[in-house]
Amino acid sequence: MVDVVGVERNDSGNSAPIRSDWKRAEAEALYGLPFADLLFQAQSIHRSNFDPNHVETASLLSIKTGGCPEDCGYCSQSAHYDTGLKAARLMDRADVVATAQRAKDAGATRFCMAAAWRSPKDRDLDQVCAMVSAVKGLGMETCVTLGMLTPNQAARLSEAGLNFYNHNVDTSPEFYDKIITTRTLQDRIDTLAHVRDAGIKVCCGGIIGMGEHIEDRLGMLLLLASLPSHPESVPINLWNEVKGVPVNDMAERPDPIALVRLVATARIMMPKSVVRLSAGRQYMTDELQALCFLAGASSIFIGKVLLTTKNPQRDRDADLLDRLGITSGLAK
Ligand code: SAM
Ligand code: DTB
Ligand code: SF4
Repeated sequence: MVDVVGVERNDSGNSAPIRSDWKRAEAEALYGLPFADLLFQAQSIHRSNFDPNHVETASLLSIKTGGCPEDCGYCSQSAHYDTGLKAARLMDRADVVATAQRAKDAGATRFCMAAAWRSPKDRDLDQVCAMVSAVKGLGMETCVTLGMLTPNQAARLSEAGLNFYNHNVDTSPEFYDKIITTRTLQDRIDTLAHVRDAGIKVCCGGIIGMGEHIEDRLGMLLLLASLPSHPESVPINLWNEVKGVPVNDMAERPDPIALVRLVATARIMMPKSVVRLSAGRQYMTDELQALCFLAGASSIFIGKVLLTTKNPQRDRDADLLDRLGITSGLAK
């Protein structure tokens, strides 16, 4: 059976098949549904694939900060812009592991280590592999984001036991060139293929609020949903304001309802992917976050900083999830 917006249903009613052939008209039709119909469909698909009353808690650490040769127009860490950020070398493994332990004690189940590199040097990768194995040894899921990888580098991370690699497409193919010029979208897609081939799960999403149009946001979802396999995890970042970067001149905070619609559309198009409400929660009300969870977001970053920008305080998150009856690593 196929409903009005082309979402196939199986005999059990709500569990949609995985599709990589979404058409723009279908994505637009979903996004434009009456709000209650969109949320009902998204929540129905969500609860047939996930526990609707659980949210995953991940923690982020910048293991190498600033001085990045890439020119991503949104980023505090690019060496192309004067953002006032203090650069720092690759952290010691012991410090990383101690931070991961504290994150675990504070309720995080996944630990994501990020480095401001275009691509890692092999000797740096040795260090990161050792960090991955050590953090895994604490009983946490591991994720790293290190820029572009060769197939061999991806294989080495896989051998070290890495669970997820984060590498975002960031925006639509049409808007991409307005944001980044030092690497192509195809470069990014190539790295995603190396990660996938190495048997590592893919975390791939993007940013909204950089001055793109709704068509671009849907273009980004269409791009993600047409990858050879859907990313296991899809971070939706709201641009966190950074002084001194070009995106400042174009940025526009999205209408909150538009954000909920986008989360719901992502949930329907990629039914088995975890949609993570990532950067920008500091700007969101409790009610907006609750609607995003209802629309199918089921993962957040916890801790008062992300990499270089702010995130809500732990107590505020714990209180919100408690009031919503949502279980998580933050449960009191
Ligand atoms: N250098 C690596 C890379 O670009 O893949 C890893 C780190 S980078 C900070 C990871 C992602 O964070 C970016 O792809 C982007 O989507 C997101 N990001 C960076 N700065 C942001 C900001 N100010 N607001 C929201 N998201 C941001
Ligand atoms: C992702 O999509 N969001 C996270 C994670 N992947 C690495 C990073 C958000 C960074 C926000 C800007 C900052 O704090 O510097
Ligand atoms: Fe470098 Fe990543 Fe920031 Fe781009 S997003 S400037 S690659 S750290």
